[in-house]
Amino acid sequence: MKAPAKRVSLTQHLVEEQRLNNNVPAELRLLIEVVARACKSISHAVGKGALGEVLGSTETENVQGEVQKKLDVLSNEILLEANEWGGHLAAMASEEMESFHPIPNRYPQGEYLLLFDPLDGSSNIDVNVSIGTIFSVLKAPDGMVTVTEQDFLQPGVNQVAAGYAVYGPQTVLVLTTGNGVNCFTLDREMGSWVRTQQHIQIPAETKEYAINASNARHWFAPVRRYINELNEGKTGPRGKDFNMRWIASMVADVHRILNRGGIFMYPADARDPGKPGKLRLMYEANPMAFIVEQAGGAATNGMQRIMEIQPETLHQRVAVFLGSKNEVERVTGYHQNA
Ligand code: AHM
Ligand code: MG
Repeated sequence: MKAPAKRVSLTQHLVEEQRLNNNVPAELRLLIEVVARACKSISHAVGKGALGEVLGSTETENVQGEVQKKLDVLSNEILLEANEWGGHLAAMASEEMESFHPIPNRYPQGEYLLLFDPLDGSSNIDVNVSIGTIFSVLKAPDGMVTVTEQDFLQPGVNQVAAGYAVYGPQTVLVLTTGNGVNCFTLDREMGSWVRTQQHIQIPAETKEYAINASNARHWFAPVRRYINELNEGKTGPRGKDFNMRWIASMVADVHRILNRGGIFMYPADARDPGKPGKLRLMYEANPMAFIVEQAGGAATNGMQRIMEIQPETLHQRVAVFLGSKNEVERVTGYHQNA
């Protein structure tokens, strides 16, 4: 009989990573394991759907003025509760909370700051399409005594870890601690995360793009030019046909791109000059940019690397172009030379 393949758990992976690269100290390992455990609970709640009475909206709006889904609120609570007591965090911030959440006095305070979008792709929750959790980890500034919002406002290059979970046909967790990107699949029977992909690399060339084309009439000239050229296909300037996919869950679109290449775009447009794009810099764009760059891809706001943007507020929005390097560089070039 063939011996079963050796399974590497998330814990074992993190311990090995620390031994090899010295980049996952025990406190950070605990943090990642606790977030991963919370993602298991969220996955479980998502999987129950109508049977768990978790579908539908609440009566409340979040700081972005969006109606909260019951699962948005529940996922936020699961992440807060899981991460409060371990002593590894100084504070947390979330898409679902206007201001950051300090660690209560009854628990010891750690040196990390955790930011998350507890359930990304909210419009897909009630229709059984893939959704996910995105998170980013920063170190609190040296000498910090009482946490302020200012402590969170660090550029993405300062991230020490980032990841996302996708709650889809399989539940997967994709993680970087700055030494490549690895993917873990949730073994639902055992309740454990098992490493299923190592050192993921995004192909530099692609024939696939993702954008919400219903906004086309609002796009600025560089985006119009880029998309028109893609759509002209074989007989146009690009000399090949492109395919389009749009899931409306960034986690699921990015996961596809990580696996087979592609470019994801949520550009700024002419609708509201005060709103540069839809996605949030600190807990959507930065963690995804870190993962994509670690997988050999690129991530810009059209003008500069997303991870080099100096944040001004916790919930600020940013235009996003990320994925296969050659495409991101091309559309960024169109913006820079406009
Ligand atoms: P959310 O965090 O409120 O779910 O919004 C972010 C989501 C992304 O996952 C996705 O790429 C985008 O919004 C979809 O936007 P649209 O509704 O324009 O298709
Ligand atoms: Mg989101």
